[in-house]
Order: sequence, then C-alpha cells, then structure tokens
Amino acid sequence: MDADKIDRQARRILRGNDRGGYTVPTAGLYPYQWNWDSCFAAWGFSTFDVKRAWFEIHTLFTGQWDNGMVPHIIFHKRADGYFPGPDVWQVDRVPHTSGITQPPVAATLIRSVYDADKHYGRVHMELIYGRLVAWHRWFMKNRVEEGMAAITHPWESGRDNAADWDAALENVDGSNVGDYTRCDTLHVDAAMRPSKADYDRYLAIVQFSRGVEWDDAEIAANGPFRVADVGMTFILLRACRDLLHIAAELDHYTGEIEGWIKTLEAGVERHWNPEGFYDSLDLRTGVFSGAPGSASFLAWYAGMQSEDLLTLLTDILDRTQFGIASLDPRRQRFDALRYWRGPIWPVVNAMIGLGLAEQGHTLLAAKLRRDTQRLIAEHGFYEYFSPLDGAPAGGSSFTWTAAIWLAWAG
Ligand code: 9YW
Repeated sequence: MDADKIDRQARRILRGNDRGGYTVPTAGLYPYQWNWDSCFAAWGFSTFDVKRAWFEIHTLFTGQWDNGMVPHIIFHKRADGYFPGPDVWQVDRVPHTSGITQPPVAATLIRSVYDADKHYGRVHMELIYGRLVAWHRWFMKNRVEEGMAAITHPWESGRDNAADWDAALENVDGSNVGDYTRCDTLHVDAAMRPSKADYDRYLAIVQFSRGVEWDDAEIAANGPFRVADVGMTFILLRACRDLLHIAAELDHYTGEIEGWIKTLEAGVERHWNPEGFYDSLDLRTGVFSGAPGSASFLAWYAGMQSEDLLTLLTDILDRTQFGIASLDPRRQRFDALRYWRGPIWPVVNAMIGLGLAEQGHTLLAAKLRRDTQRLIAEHGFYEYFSPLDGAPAGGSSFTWTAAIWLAWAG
C-alpha cells in the first residue's frame, strides 16, 4: 500500500467534488450539498486546507431555516440528474433546500476542525456557535419524544432503506403519488438502490409534509411516518456533548445543553430492545424494528457502555472482514449490495471506531480502522462496499469516503 499516493488521490477527490465553497458527495448521482456529507468533507479538508474546511461549514449553514432546522440538501445552483429537486420540495427560500434534516454530526466534526485550527478557528466557532445551538434546540423541541430522536422521513436518518423502517413504511400509502422519474437508477445499478415501492412511499411522505407547509406540529401529529431512530438519538446525544464542550470553551451558558444531554441519555435506555441490542422503534405503534444494524453500534460514539452490545459487535466483526455491515448478515433481510440493508459504509465504521477508542476498546477500534483502511486501499473511494468480499458499489470518487481516509482511516 502506497499511503502517500492514496492520500493524494483522496485530496484530489475532495478538490474535484468542490463546487466553489461546497462539496458534492459525488458528481452525477448527488450534485448538491448534502448536510452530513458536507460535515465529513470539512473534517477531511481540515487535514490539509483548514480554511476550506470552514468555508464548507459556512455554506452549509446558509441553508438553515428560520426555525433552526438545517436541511438535508442545499440546492445552491441548478444541476441536472437528481430527483427530487427543488421543484418537488417547494421550499420557499433561497438558497433552495429540501424540507427535512439529516443526522447532526456538525457540532462533533466542527469541534474536530477547530482542534486542527485553534488560532483562526476561534472566530469561525463564534460565528457558527449560535447556529448550532439553534439547530439542536429545534431538534429538542420538535423531534425528541421521551428522549428519543424521531425522524419523519427515512432520508432524514441518512440510512435511506435500512431495515429499521420496513414496518413503519408498510403504513405509508404510496399508491397516489402520481408519475415521476427517478434519476438514481440512471447512475447506479437498480439492484443496489431502494426499490420502486420504497420511492413511492418516500414521495408520499414528502407530499404530506409539503401539503402542511412543513409545519412541525402538524407533521408530528398527523405525518404518515414517525420513527424513533436509534442512529439519530446517538448522533444527537454525541453532538450535544461536543456542543457542551464548545460552549464551555467559548464561555457560553451551558445549562440548556446539559439538560438536553440528560433527556437524551434517558431516551437511549428506551431504545434497548430486550432481544439484545439498541433498536429503532415506530412511534405510531410502539413496536421495535427488530433490525440490529450499524446504527446500534453508535452507542460508544454517544458515550455509552454495553457489554451485551460488545459481544454482538465482536460476532459481526468476526463474520465480515471490512467492518460493520449495515444489517447483521445473519438476518433474513440482509442484502449484501442493497445500500443500507447490508453494505459497509466507511463513514459509519469511522463513527463506531471513534466511539470504541474513546470508551477504551482500543483493540477493536484499531481493527475497525485497519479493516476500513484495507477496504479503501484495495477497492477505491466508493460509496459503500459488500461486507462479504469488499466489492465496491454505488457512486465512485465519493467525498466522504475520501474524507474518512484523510481524517481517520488512512
Ligand atoms: C438521497 C449523499 C446521501 C447521503 C445519505 C445516503 C444517500 C440519498 O446519499 O441519500 O437521495 O438523499 O443515504 O446518507 O447523505 O451521499
């Protein structure tokens, strides 16, 4: 392995996906700015161009809504080849955005960028701090129920077609969405993407929320899909801890954030499925999803400890050579190449690995990092990979895979 050469390739990918202040996840398939991809991109940039890293964060927050929500896509300028675009979301603001959010990794990764740039970073932190607080406050007010973070659309989780959503989606009527043309299957093999039935339901949910003009209370009361996402709860809890750290460093009031952390810590307990893992649950029916997926293992990242979970993690790591499959390979619904129903995502490996290292599971963390390193070095900067043989899948020259290489795996 020529690490310097791979480093150079990774930097070239970030530069190549740079559209002048924001980075697209990959050309063609995802031609706009995505929320959590962008935060990972900033982390990657911070290893060689910290000014560019801050720029990425500022452009992301140009999409922030007045209510504090930071949308999952910012449509800065017109681009072809993506559906659903701004005309479908119909959000009345500029820059145009989608109407849903994504996992709030921002506070965590901004803290890392700041660590790489203590001197000039301070002013950026000051500028962005209030925006981060506003976003977290929006989450706590509108999305946190009994301490668990709810998603109103599978896309919000960042794990679009994960098995976690199967039962809840059954209750969404996708039969009246009208005609539409997908673009994702023009770029990538349809067998590696969510199904048509999934897409119909995704659109039905968008049409509902658009119909009530993105009114959070209305969506909470009557929206067709509301699931307490174990990944979202863990990521939000972790982000609140990092926000608290930033607040203390900048000498801001910390009481409100401390309260959020307590609420979410209590919520984490409700995610525990007695089958033996942290799980998502349908807030409309109270039923667990029964899907031990990669998000369950973000527990350590969120600052939790669990011996039971450690056993399950070791079991899964023994079965896959490249890290954590997005669904336990022993489950019937496991599908090695279909997006979030089996494949390994380097970005999730990185979050799990960081958490394990912080919680003292150093050997496991080192293994996960080495496995991810080998995966990327041998197979390239793809979007996701088969846990069975490491076969690459999805988009190529992928921003967050390159970023993870630079900041963690490489
Ligand atoms: C979509 C960009 C995004 C990621 C998500 C991933 C996928 C598809 O691609 O979403 O159309 O939004 O599931 O996590 O942010 O890489």
